[in-house]
Amino acid sequence: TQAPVKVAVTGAAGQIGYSLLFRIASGELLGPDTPVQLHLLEITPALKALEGVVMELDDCAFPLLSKVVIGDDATKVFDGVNLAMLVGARPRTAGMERGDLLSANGAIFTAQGKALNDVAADDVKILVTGNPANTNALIAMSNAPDIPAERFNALTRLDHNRAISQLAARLGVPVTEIKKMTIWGNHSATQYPDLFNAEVNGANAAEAVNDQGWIENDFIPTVAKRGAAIIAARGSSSAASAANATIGHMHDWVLGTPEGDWVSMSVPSDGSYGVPEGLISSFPCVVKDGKYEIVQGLEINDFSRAKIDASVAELADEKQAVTELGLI
Ligand code: NAX
Repeated sequence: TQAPVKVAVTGAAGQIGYSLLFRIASGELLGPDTPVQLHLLEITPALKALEGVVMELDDCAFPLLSKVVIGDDATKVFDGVNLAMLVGARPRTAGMERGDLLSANGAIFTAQGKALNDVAADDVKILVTGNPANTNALIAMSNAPDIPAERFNALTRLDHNRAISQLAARLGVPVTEIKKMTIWGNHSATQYPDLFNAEVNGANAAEAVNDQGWIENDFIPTVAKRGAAIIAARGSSSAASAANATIGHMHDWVLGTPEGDWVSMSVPSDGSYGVPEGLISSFPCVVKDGKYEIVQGLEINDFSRAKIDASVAELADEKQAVTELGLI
């Protein structure tokens, strides 16, 4: 049998963690033949709760789960990890200014970037889910000079899945008929879900919808503000769907994307589509042999151009702010 893959999850006692860990351990991340070892990082006050989650993992007797390591010291917990899902972050609380939020998260992601740089496996892949995800990933990347930049991604797969679901509902088709969805830009309200390059049953999605008003006034805001709608309805933020997206992103990054389709991944820009290098922005990506590539040559119309530029400008602002705070 194969040696276990070491998978780190931060914020493991939180609500996304509660959905995520059991699916990783059951084999949904890496398939039914790959054993996994979980490396779970939490802050000290949450370790007790995390022990309870580990008791439940034990009680599942998952055949693929070979070991669970927990702790509050990143340089110990990240030792030798092959995959790292950085979920834990400091949420914005009432009265907190944007700068406070960025510094609080900056402290977390500088430390975790350094720890990964020092102790992770040479093949480590890092996916940031904790918000502000794109900028947190940029901070971690900038503090890990020995890890190739392209190993740092941020999560926009949840937005991607939300866009597929909204489009399928509008057209009355199963989600399996939607291909080539793209989220461009930041995981925030400025993100741009692009129907002009998406396909429904092989046909152009924007043409199939044939209603620019719906795209602008309904589809885009519904996808971009879905997180707030979930909070309003459920009383807490998306957890199971965020865990599902985190698994989906990492699964495809390791095992590849399906032929004839792509996924949305926030990756360090190489300048494609006019997105400045040095920003971690969402792009359409395909993955082969564990390496992603940004899909090239898509047509960007004027409407899309303006939307992408606005979201990328927000990423540049966030980068400027964390640069001024000395975090990168
Ligand atoms: P919770 O507050 O339930 O859990 C977060 C956990 O992280 C807590 O247990 C906390 O103790 C832990 N934590 C805090 N600082 C840590 C540190 N330095 N090291 C290790 N653990 C630490 O939040 P949850 O609902 O699980 O959400 C986690 C993050 O995901 C939040 O930042 C949230 O905003 C973000 N989200 C991102 C999404 C995306 O699509 N990119 C969607 C869902 C979610 O909103």
